[in-house]
Amino acid sequence: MQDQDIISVTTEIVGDIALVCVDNPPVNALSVHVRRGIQDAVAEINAAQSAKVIVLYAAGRTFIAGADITEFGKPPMPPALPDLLNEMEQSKIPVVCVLHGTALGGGLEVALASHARVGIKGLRIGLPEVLIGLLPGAGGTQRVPRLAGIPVALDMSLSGRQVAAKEALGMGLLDALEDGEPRDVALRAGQDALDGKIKTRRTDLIDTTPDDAALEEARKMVARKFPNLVSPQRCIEAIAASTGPISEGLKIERKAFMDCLDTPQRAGLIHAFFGERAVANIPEKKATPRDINAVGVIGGGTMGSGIATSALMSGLSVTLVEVKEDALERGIATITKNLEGGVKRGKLSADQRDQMLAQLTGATDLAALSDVDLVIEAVFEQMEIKKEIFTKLDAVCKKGAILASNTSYLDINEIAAQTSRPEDVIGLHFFSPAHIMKLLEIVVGEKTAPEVVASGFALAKRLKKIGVRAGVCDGFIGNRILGHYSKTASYLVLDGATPQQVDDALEAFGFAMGPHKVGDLAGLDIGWMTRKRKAATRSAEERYAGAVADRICENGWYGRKTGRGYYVYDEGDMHPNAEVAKIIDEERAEAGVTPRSFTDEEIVDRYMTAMISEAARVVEDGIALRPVDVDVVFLSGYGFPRFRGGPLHYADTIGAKELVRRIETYAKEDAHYWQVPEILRKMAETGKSFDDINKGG
Ligand code: 3H9
Repeated sequence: MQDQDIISVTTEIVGDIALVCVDNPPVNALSVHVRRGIQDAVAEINAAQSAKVIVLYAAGRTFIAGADITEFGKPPMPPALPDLLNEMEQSKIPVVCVLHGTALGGGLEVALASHARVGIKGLRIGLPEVLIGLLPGAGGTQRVPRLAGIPVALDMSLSGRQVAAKEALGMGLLDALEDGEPRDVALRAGQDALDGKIKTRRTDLIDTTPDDAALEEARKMVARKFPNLVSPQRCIEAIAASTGPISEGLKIERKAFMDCLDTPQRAGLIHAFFGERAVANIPEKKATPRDINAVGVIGGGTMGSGIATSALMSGLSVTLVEVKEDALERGIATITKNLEGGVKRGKLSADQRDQMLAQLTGATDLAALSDVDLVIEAVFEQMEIKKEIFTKLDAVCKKGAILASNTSYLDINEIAAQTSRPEDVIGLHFFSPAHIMKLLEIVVGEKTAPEVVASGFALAKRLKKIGVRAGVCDGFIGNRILGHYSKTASYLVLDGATPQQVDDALEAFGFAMGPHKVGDLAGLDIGWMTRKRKAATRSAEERYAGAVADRICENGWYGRKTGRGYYVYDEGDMHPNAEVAKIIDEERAEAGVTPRSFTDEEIVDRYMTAMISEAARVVEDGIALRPVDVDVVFLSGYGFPRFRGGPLHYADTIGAKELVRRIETYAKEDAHYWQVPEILRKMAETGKSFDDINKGG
């Protein structure tokens, strides 16, 4: 059957009311058959005069959640949504929309072009198009200002936030709020419209109140917050046009929408949207997760406290274990502070915070974990300490308890071998601050049982995080790739760029912070420790990347926490550390390097090529299931610019051939560091892309 032949819209006549129901699971997206179905239904009811009011509602868990995103980038299939909505707005028989669940994007636009809107309790509405590189393209930028004013249109369409039903009612975007099943509410709404209790009117006949000040403020905000993004600017341009005739405004909106549809940003953001869902597709997805209610966290440092906070915020009970009373008290104080932060940010009520704290118990003995369903060990990164802890856990934990380590690079198999139940052992790698960061790397050991892996994914969902499956290797997906490409930033500095130039170039590319600023923020001592740990195993052929950073650390400059690192931090002011420039000069002289200049483009190309190379090897080695898993790790854990879709989506925009050419060119300077991954060489030969591999190719 062709897409357009699917029947997903049905009409039921009840007295003078025509109930038109959209049924296109899972989220009633406006696929071509839905658009045709609505168009035909409205036209037929008008032609036959079979009712005095049309009520449009949806079956299933939600009203229409937007345009069908999978259709973007494919040849258009009529009717286009804007045309359909213009026709519907002109319907002689008034159309009332009944909304439940999440009425988003094109879904909300359907409602705006109707003649009245009734929400069902629990409804959330929104214009999230900007989050996928677009703008409301079916009248949203014209009809929201007419119904609710320019400031509301700017707020909703530039933030993409979901607005609760009560707020929407106050804004004037809903005419009534009801309780009940969609079909029942639809029948009542139809009767209310017939009885005049719900007023129907055409949105296109309302004038927008001009508000130049709000538009100007929004332009400034966008320039400051989203300098790299196209769609927010275009969105403001369309909203600004809403004070003129609607036919003109709709044309401006359509042009802006089509332009955005063509951008790589749109493709990158939609790749990110589907990628975040695709990573849940794991070989163990059919296994039944174990019940997790009580969690034990070992270690009350920043990481352990963050993990405990995250668990408490998801309604789990937590036992925090530290070796000594004072460390335990500090851990509990950090958790309390984290939850307090949630109250300050309006995420939690004071009552919720108190309930969560009531679920927290502290202990200084691992025996306290005898009855928990899951233990997450988050102590110092030393294999010997971890082994000792897992031996003890094996002795005290109940049968079936999941034993997890939050290690960021150590061998999970070696840790698991310490126990009599390696099938229960898994890596759960959180990112700091663990109660805020979205990523959870779920590291699967050789013997980890499928239901333990499935439990890791169920936990990620419960914690509102994105779980990504990773295999065992030094650093798993993210830190292994980071360990490789971060050397490029150091080589660029040794060879002639300044740390600030490298940071500026990468920030212009879209990273929130350049690598030297990130180093200063995270603490330069962390990398220093890692370099010392790896010194013994470093290959003699490897060009040492840590010379400058080591000397910075030797001065006691660990970055922000000591007021000095690559930059000097002085009461809110930040400027490059002049002493570091001297160190760089000395290290260049020591290594016999004659500094040369790099353009910003060269900096980005080298840095990204190094990242892509190691990412390709991570896929080749089976550490990541698919290229998209690497993308999601970088988007949700490493500040990679979302509009670029992740390192391997970005790699596809360059192409394997060009990447191989670049690596071979750079290899003339350093053949040890710059090696072409086999997978990339094959892709260059066959013309295959990472996206082909995502699709199973
Ligand atoms: C737009 O409307 C443009 C217009 O202004 C102009 C047009 C001319 N299309 O997230 P979930 C799939 S732009 C196709 O896991 P939840 C999703 O991939 C659009 N598929 O559920 C998943 O598939 P699978 C503006 C979609 O309950 C399944 O549905 N709208 C779409 O956690 C379930 O999704 C948006 O941007 C779609 N639009 O959350 C809304 N949406 O099961 C985007 C979802 O195979 N959607 N799918 O993995 C969302 O924000 C969430 O999906 C929603 C439900 C809140 C609705």
